[in-house]
Amino acid sequence: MTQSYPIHTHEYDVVIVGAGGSGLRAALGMSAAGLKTACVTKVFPTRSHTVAAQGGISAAINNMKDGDDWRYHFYDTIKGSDWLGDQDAIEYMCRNAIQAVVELEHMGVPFSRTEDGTIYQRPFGGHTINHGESMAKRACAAADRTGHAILHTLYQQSLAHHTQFFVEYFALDLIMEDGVCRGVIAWCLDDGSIHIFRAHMVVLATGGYGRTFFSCTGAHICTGDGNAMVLRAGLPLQDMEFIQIHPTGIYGAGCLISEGARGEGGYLTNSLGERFMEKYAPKAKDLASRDVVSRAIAVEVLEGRGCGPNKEYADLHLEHLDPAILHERLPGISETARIFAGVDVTKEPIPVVPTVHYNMGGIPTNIHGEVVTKTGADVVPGLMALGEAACVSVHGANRLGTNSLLDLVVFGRAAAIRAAEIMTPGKPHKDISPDLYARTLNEFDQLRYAHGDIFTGEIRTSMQKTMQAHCMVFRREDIMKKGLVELAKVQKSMANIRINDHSLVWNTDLLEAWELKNLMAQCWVTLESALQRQESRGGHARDDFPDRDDKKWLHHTLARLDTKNKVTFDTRPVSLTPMTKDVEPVPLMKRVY
Ligand code: FUM
Repeated sequence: MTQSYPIHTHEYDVVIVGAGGSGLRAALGMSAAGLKTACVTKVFPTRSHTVAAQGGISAAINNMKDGDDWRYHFYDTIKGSDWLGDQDAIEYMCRNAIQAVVELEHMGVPFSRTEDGTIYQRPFGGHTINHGESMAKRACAAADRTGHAILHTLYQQSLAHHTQFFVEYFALDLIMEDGVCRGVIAWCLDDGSIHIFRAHMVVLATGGYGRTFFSCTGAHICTGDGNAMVLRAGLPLQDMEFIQIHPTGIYGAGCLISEGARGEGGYLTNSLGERFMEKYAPKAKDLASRDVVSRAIAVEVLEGRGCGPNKEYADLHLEHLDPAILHERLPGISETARIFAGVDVTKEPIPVVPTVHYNMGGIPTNIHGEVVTKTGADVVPGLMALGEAACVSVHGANRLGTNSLLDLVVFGRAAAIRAAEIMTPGKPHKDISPDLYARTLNEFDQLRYAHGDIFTGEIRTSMQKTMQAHCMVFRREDIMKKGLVELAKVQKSMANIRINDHSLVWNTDLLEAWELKNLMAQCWVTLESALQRQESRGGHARDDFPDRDDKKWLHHTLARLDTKNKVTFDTRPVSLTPMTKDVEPVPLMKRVY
């Protein structure tokens, strides 16, 4: 090591890494339970990516009097997951949704209102009444800034419950000893100091890894840091081949145009002016689930019916809607369209393309947020994971829109309940041997002084283009194998990385290089997992294996990564049995739209 690093040590009952919706919901619950709780976050909490969630949070509260029921929500979520979602976890989420939204309202989330003064709800893709009979109005919305409203409220509540925040601290690695998580090592970006957080429970709430792709709706901070820490700790990630492509990212910029836009009556057309979704999903049309709409746009473009001079996108129309409704219910996307596409939504359509949006896979957990490895009973002591970083698995092969905000708050709360049950506030800590984090510091130091000749940004672009070209909407063995060859070249260039700034204070050069290292680890498991799964299911569409194959592939993928970037696989069974007898299991069937 070129330089020694003085260590600042902290002791907490719980350390939460990440301050998005799930991290904050867990933080306020754990703090309220009397556990000394720290939240370590690389960005200011209200800049976390939850802020970008737009259209709503699902709950069958039936304010729109359409006969909604949490059992319909349960059914739709399983169907949307293409039967890869665990039915026990899905029951837990959907039946607790109602209470979770009421709780948010009581905490102060400024939801939009109906004429009666109750929470306003809009339709969203794949959410139906009575098993597909009609569209449900289930998405509880705060205009089209629902995540923003929830995140701010949860942050205020965490402060009120005395969670201690370490803002702009970047967690580098877990500290593991004999299979037990003992804390995290983090770098304070503001003053360059290195910190050890001892904790009896570490909660990874670090979000998704959308930035492995060139075009994604995720913020630049979505680098899956917790996932990468888990891989480096020798633990597996689950279902990493399942990546959700949102049908309506702005062409060229990738920014999200909420599905809420189609929920309010927006529709898609091709260059012939045809409302093509009628052909692909005669019943649900523009509100079919996201994998279906994304593939439909991709087919229209591939077959030459894309819009624009180069026939590359679809048109999303809102100009027929009342401008007052656009102003009241879709102000955010109207502004985004103006800034990023130069479009006035009251007059012209928005050019949209399928864009990477969400990672269904992640760190395997049980419904209490505890990290598991294989059976579900084999909990990793001292480690929890939540939100997009986790795979509980309620989204299976494809998430329904608005179920992600729900996942954050339901399982954030569940983790807090579990922590209160199994932990004793103020329990003393054992010393942590420096050997447990020596490797991390060594790698940090090596990267800091790396003097190759390729900048991080160049390598990152190559990585993102490789993933975009070889692992997007349609996948095929020969293309993915080429992708692996390309990825190996990108990996090789990592050995030749150049860091110009060797300081420790606000060194974004070094920060982005560590994030790139994290992203690369996730590229390997994603691409290899997609290659090994020889079927099409949910967001994973294989041209060479177009059908779902329940005989061979009705299981979760577990993927581990070794230090030479070799991926090894194992499986976990999918739970096809609900948690209680209050609801029938949803039997396997073909999805019809
Ligand atoms: O389209 C949207 O508003 C996104 C919502 C979601 O991903 O849940």
